Amino acid sequence: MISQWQLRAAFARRLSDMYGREVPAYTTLVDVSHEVNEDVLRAEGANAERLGTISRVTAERHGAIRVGTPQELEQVARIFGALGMHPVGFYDLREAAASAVPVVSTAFRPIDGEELARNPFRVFTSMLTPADPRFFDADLRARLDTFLASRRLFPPELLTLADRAGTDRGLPDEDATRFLQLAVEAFELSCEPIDRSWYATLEKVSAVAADIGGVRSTHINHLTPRVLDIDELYRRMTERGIEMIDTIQGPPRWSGPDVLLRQTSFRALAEPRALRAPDGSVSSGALRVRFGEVEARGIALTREGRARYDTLLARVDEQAAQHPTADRAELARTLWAEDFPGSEHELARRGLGYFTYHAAADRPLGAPPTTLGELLDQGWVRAEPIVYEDFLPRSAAGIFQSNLSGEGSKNTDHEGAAYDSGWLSDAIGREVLDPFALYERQQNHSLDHVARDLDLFAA
Ligand code: OOG
Ligand code: NI
Repeated sequence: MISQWQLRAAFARRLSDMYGREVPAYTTLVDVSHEVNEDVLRAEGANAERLGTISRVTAERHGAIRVGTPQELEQVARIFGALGMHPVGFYDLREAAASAVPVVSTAFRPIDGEELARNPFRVFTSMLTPADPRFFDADLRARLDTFLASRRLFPPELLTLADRAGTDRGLPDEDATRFLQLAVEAFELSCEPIDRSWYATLEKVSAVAADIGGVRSTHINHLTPRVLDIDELYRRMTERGIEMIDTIQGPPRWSGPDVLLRQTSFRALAEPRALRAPDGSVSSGALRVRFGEVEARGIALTREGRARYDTLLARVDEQAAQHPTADRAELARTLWAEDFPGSEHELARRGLGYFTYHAAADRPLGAPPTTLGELLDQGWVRAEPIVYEDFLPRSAAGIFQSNLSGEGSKNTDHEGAAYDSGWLSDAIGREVLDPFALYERQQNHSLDHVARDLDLFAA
């Protein structure tokens, strides 16, 4: 029997091999990430592994896929469910101010600590929103719905095997091999000709709409390795002549703790695709859709910590707009230094970051104090950071957009169609989990242990 985590690790590996064959620049990105990680490990020793062992970080990837309908998303949920990956978080990319994309998204990922340590593979999964009148008028929506209803992304055999793996928590050897083969194939780039004028019609709304609704299959859009020093990686990729997007999304590089997620990518590459003209003739064209992304992960923030992050992001935007010639990264560093805890200790003490807490081995004598702040300050407990396992809507919108040519259009005269986490849960028949609740549960669990170890509730 091959267990779910083994299936997940094998799927991630095979997907990575496949994507490396399809997009060779991805392999360069993975190689450079490994080089940077080895250098950081050499320079920093054990400290480099504070947010994950080097073996976890080396194998760590996230993928991104895009589908068209709730039914397709429900099938995706079954396939990832087979791999022990659950929908976490709801991202509404339609609302991003400068760079709206007509999709709503969730991320499928393992949720408990042990599973994440075994293999943290996650997939950012987006679903097109044809019902949103800000992007699609009634006619286009009807044509899209018809087109999407007539395609089949996943063969029934794949879904049957997926359901079995989900129920039995794994698959026998032979079935596992077949399942992995079918699952990887489902995300390969198809060579079926693309109806050129239909694709172009959707492209006027959004290049993402065309990538999803203009073709009869789905494909992996990018696969993202994790790196321990993303600024260094950016430099080395640029040195190799690979054109990166302008910025690193997320928090700035600064002297304080690494939090949340920093991401950057190289621009989408032209890939040969078969195109069908209105007269039925097929020719070879090129589309720029798929790209390479890389990310550095930091400490998960509590709701309050996240609110502070969002406020800082808005303040950096404001300042950058007021001082168009100023260096945005420099502005961000200044604002962060004024308003964000400069150390892990402060982050923990002020309840802005998630940590697991542990009774210190060499603790003071006498009776322990009763607040977490005092326990930390006086050396009764130590705090180990919990790594952020999720995504950021603003960064995601940036990643989507920076890799697309063409403007797209959004008509703000209309009210948007309502989609939320509850809607998504109903559509896929599985609860979309709240990431904050998952981190909090892990933190509380460790606090229960601390209370017991220090006998905090003794009269
Ligand atoms: C997804 C873009 C978002 C991320 O890492 O934030 C994303 C896509 O391009 O389909 O992958
Ligand atoms: Ni991504």
